Amino acid sequence: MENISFEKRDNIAVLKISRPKFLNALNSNTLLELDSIIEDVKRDKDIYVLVITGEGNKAFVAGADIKEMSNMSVFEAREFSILGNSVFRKIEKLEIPTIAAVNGYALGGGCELSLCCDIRIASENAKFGQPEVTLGITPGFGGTQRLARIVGTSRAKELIYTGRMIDAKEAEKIGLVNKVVTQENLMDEVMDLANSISKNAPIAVRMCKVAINRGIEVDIETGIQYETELFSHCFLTEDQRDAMAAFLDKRKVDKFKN
Ligand code: CO8
Repeated sequence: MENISFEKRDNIAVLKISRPKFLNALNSNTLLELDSIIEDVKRDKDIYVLVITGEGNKAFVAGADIKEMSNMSVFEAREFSILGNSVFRKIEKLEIPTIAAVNGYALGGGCELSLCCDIRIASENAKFGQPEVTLGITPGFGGTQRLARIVGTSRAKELIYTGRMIDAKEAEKIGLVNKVVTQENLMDEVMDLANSISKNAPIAVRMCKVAINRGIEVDIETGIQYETELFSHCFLTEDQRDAMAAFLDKRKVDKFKN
């Protein structure tokens, strides 16, 4: 991989977008690499949590690559948007939890990449924004859809119409990030969070994510039915039997299975 580094630590994978000379901007090649890694993550049953971050201490991802986009035809722009949206939707649909460790600028496609993760933890120097209208375009990797779902339509509209950048504190205030930490503590905090998730029954955690993600796309009756199906599915697992037996024996489960 030229523009992405990827490593596994126990059951946690860390994916780093790495084009620091361009503030980790996403070009087509990087999106194709991202797609291939996400396909591997989907197949790897030993990964319980995926962390996504950017190289360096300045940018998470400063957007889609403006140089590459500057001369695109309508057809090429459409293909580029389809590619980005397909990869980002794959990330959103991963059954394992995903955490964006936002270590600096998360603009345009960078903000959109963080939006398809389940949880966003930001360093104090992080900045979020959808500046597309200042470049004569709309967000093209899901920003108009996911930002509104996460922070509400009126806040999303204000941010998208103005292209205004907000700092980590304001992002936390509007519910765009879960927590703000110092830059030097960012990866430790994120890994602690990932560890605390990966200690729980992995199949149950995945079922929770599927229930929440499917549930918010449908009416409450259908969502509750999904929950019932996924809840009862857990009773097929060794983890459910072991964990409940351990509770009744007043001991802790040694290690959950998968
Ligand atoms: N694309 C390409 N190169 C970039 C990008 C980018 N998005 N962002 C930064 N760079 C490059 C700069 O050109 C510069 O390169 P060079 O040294 O060769 O001139 C290098 O990174 C360092 O950047 P700066 O010198 O500008 O650093 P500053 O600290 O002065 O500024 C900023 C940092 C504020 C982040 C500034 O770089 C900036 O404004 N970048 C662009 C941010 C932006 O507008 N992002 C949104 C892009 S549009 C988008 O993401 C749409 C997504 C959907 C696409 C759908 C497809 C159709």
